[in-house]
Amino acid sequence: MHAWPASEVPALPGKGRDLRIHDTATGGRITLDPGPVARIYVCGITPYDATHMGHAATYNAFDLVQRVWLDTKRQVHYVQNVTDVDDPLLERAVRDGEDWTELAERETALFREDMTALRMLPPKHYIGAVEAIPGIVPLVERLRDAGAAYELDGDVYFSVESDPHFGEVSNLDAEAMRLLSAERGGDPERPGKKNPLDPMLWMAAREGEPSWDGGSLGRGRPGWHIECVAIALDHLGMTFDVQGGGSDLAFPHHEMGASHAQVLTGEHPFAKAYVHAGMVGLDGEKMSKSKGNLVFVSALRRADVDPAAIRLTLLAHHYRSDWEWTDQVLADAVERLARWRAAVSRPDGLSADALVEEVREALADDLDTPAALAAVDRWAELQTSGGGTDEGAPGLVSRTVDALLGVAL
Ligand code: 5CA
Ligand code: ZN
Repeated sequence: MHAWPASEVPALPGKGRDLRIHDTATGGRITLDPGPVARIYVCGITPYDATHMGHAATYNAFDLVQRVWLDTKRQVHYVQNVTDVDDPLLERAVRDGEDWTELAERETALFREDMTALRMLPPKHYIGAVEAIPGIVPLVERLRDAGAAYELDGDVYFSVESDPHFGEVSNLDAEAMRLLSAERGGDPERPGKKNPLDPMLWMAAREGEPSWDGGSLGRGRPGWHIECVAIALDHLGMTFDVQGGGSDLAFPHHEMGASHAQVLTGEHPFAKAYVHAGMVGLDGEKMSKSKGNLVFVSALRRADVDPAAIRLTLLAHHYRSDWEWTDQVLADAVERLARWRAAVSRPDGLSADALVEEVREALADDLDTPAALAAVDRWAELQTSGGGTDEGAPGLVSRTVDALLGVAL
């Protein structure tokens, strides 16, 4: 699949700082030390509805991770998937009497437009589940042949007990895992499973549903977790730097994915850090396609809301916190954007050398965007109330805000 066009990232004077980030697996902050090429996998959308603010907030967090790395003069190898075949997508297509491939293509195209408008850096490899199937089948066969997977009425399940490290990503107790598994695509109640938590690797073809040749597995389609594992191992290899997604992916998705990969390769860990963004809500509930309480990026764009203001709304919240989308948080961002633009539109100003370091430090400190925004606010306020005579300052502030926060002033 093709991704979307990259917006240019201006180079800043000096050098950025190494990122210290909260890792779900250890429950604490770790300093990432990627090599010259940092490797990151971020779980992509299931394209049955348009990009909402929750998606945008999560992709914003991982865009910042990359901007911090780029500022340290590293290259970034970024991979993202599209879950372009899965139960919720097929169910929506049936509900609306639409061809599932057309639905997936249309919503993926809209997602690309939204990501472009928000200046999110594109992945180097943007891979659909369907195109990954030829690589998924041999992995499932290998797991089965190694005794880590078993068959149940034609479906193939992964045995969580085959991974001694199972449970080390999310650190949840058995009961919490069972509840979340039922809520998030698992089938803990299905009779005949070795462990209720065991997730499906390959689903035998169902009447009226799409299916693919699965070699010795028979016709069918892949399970959800193995999709991301196959794509990540193919394009990044084992022990990459960051596995990212919203906090609702910590269990079961990232837990199961880590186990699949660890059993397949005999190596540990799958990712050096598991990083999770908080949930964005609307009217007291998590914004979700299944609940339908959504604010779409594309709808705001159509209403002529500046994408830079949408992005500033996301940045005003710490990525790990759960927060509510309201008209007020957007209005605050529109106002902040206007203040910043007025401040950089002057021909000269207050030196911005210290500001560059403050923004760098704030982001390196577990992506503390509220602190980064507060630093720019202070510069803009002083600039407006008096300013200075540094001719390079407004340009440097614009480039800093663009390079590190993805906002075009
Ligand atoms: N295709 C899978 C990942 S492989 C999937 O979860 N797709 S999704 O479309 O449901 O979500 C895409 C990303 O947005 C995930 O990282 C998910 O955690 C995140 N996300 C979904 N809803 C919210 C929300 N309300 N707030 C923050 N992030 C969210
Ligand atoms: Zn995923």
